[in-house]
Amino acid sequence: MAAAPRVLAIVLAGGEGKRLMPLTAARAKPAVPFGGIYRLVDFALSNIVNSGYLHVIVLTQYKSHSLDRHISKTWRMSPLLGNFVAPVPAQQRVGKHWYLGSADAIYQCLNIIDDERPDIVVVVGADHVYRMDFSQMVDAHIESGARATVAAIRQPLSTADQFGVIDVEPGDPTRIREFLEKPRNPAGLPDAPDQVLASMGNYVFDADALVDAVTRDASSNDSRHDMGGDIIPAFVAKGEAGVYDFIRNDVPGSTDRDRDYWRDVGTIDSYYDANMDLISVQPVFNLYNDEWPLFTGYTGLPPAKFVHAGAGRMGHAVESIVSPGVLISGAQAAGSVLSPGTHLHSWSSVGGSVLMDGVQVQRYAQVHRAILDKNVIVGERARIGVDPEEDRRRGFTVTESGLTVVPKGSVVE
Ligand code: ADQ
Repeated sequence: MAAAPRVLAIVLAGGEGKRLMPLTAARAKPAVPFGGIYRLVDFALSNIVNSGYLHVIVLTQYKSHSLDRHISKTWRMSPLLGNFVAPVPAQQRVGKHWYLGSADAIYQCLNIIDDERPDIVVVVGADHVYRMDFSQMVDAHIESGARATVAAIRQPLSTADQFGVIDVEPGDPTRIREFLEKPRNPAGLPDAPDQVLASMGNYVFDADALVDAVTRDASSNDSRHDMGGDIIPAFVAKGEAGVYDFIRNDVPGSTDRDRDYWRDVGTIDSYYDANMDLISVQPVFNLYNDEWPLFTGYTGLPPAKFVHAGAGRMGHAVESIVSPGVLISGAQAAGSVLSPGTHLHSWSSVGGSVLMDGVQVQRYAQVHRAILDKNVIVGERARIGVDPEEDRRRGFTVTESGLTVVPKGSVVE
């Protein structure tokens, strides 16, 4: 049997996440809290580590302080075995500019690839919620003989302009004939005209081919230095690009319902929907799969507690995720995600909402279909998400679908 390849994993975590504002006002998109106790980057990192890859660098750039702190605190590995998950900030190693695009980010850390001497480099984004065994994709990559392999999933045709869209060779569905980054009017799939085959932003490369591609790209003046926009099309042009259909990926412990789950949480609405996916009775995405655990930081907070009668009923939560340190005192929560250290006080009610760490909801307050960023205080009798006009007047974001977003640390009177 051939020796296992040496694999280096690179997580692209420099994204700005403009469409997630105001949640990305003070933090990079991969650091946005999700599902009560996680940060978005935890999904990519858990997948990598569960795949058996323990040499990992995380390329950061935009507002990276909270991301760096999370990675250093949560993902530090014992140096005894030579394993690492290391945040690598933009360093202006090759000139007086920050990263131009994701390909430039990789170009600027070629010294690490040089030191590590991997056979294979797995490059993944940090903005998605899903489970995936990258070792199965690496095996398929090696078997196919491609020099670059792109992970792909079917998505609605109407969303094609958010993705790299893949057209496969007619005679060989594992080869890419054309790759268009965020095309406006692509054709649908022959067997499903309302769908396209979309890149998941996860790639496997032969290490030497990746080094060569990003080095060539760096000296090109008409490149945006982007993995999806420039590097993958260059491999396609040489006939060296393969595709790995996510449908083939079989993660231990997956259920029939969540086997194909993959969400790009790029907008407030998709971020909210993905949070809600966690809490239904038979969740569309099952956090409780202990064969493929999702890792995150330890808060050190005490257990959640439900106390005191308010509105004639004991403080309670139904159809909700309740994190450590949550206190529900004479209040009601339903259909909500309650992050560590949130406190709901007597006669208050929270429904269909995502409350991030340390949110306080004071007596008689009402929160409905809202996302409250960290440490928001909802004052006594205040209402959020009840009247969209009132929310807009107070300067909060209200999406077209009627979700209200309250920025970090706001005090709502
Ligand atoms: P986008 O997500 O729009 O599309 P991009 O903004 O480059 O592409 O982000 C990709 C990943 O790289 C994200 O995880 C982001 O955080 C990170 N990133 C962006 N710029 C970076 C930089 N300068 N330094 C470090 N990290 C950076 C991509 C692909 C599409 C694919 C979708 C899937 O380009 O082809 O379909 O992902 O969501």
